Amino acid sequence: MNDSIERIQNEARSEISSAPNREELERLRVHYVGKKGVLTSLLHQLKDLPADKRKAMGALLNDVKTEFENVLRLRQSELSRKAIEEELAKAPALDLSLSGQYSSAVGSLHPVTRVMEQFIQIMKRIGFSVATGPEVELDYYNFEALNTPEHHPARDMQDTFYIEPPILLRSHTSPVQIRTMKNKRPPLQLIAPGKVYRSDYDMTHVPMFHQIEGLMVDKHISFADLKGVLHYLVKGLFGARPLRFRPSYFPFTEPSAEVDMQCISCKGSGRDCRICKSTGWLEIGGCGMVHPNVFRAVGYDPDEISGFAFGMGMERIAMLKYGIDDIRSFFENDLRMLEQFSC
Ligand code: FA5
Repeated sequence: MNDSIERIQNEARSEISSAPNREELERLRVHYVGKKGVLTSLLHQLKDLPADKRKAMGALLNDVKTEFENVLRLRQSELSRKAIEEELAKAPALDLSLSGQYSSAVGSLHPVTRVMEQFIQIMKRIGFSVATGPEVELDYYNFEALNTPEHHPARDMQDTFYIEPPILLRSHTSPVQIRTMKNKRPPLQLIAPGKVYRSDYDMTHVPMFHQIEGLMVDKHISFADLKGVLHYLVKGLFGARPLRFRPSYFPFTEPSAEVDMQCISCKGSGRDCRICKSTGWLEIGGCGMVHPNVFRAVGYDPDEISGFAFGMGMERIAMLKYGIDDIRSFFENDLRMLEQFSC
């Protein structure tokens, strides 16, 4: 039996490794290792052998079967590769430089992201660096340290979402002022972009929106510095335009002001202007000189240093820049609207 196994092995190796195609290979598989194949019939004959030879012969036949299966697999992959190469040789040359039949839609930056990036670039040019803070904030940073203690009526101006007091979703980017000042000494010159949350919903207010905070702290910083920086910023965003600083109130700045920009549509005339509601002015954010109590809360001496801060809503800036009158359209993901800003 040993001799015939060796003969079968030699034959099988040579036939399988030179099988010309997949059909012939399949025939050889059935012939050698199939259910009624040569090896199976040899395995059936094991029962006729004396017990002392049966075990060794069984092991040998199983090894041979494994070898055949390996050789078959190897030839199978050689033939597949050969078939692909032949197919490729037949096909006309592939010109990868030809444009495709179907073009896929190209995405673009959201108009609010675009405005934020532009804002950040402008401010970086005059030495402001970017600081960030958490969106899930503590009451202390969002209100308390910003001179807005519990029960202060100004808290009503920014009704936010409480997770579990004192944890809340920040209602403005001003807490980044506190976090940064607690960690660094003046001079400071930073902007803090990010998402903020309020319990609001109408044509000009949404529950989640974006703000950018500005903060500059050093010796002898004055309101004139604030005006200079905001003029530079507005010039970069909209082109040079007159600004108006209207007295206002924020607990964390004193004095405080709303910044109004001359209307980009009616150029300040106010005549029948839907954009500025015929006032000639458009509000673009809040600002002021940092309140001494805020400096005290972070361990700065208000007699030694001074500073200004401002905060602007990015959706508001984008609405003005692109002539959009319903803030909610930024969040509806309507491609007919968003595609107008792709380039
Ligand atoms: C503030 O949030 C102050 N932290 C700004 C500030 C910073 C003042 C530093 C002084 C010093 P106010 O609540 O006005 O201020 O919000 C600023 C801007 O955010 C508004 O001018 C408006 O453009 C935008 N805004 C406010 N609420 C919403 C809202 N619900 N949806 C969209 N934009 C909003």
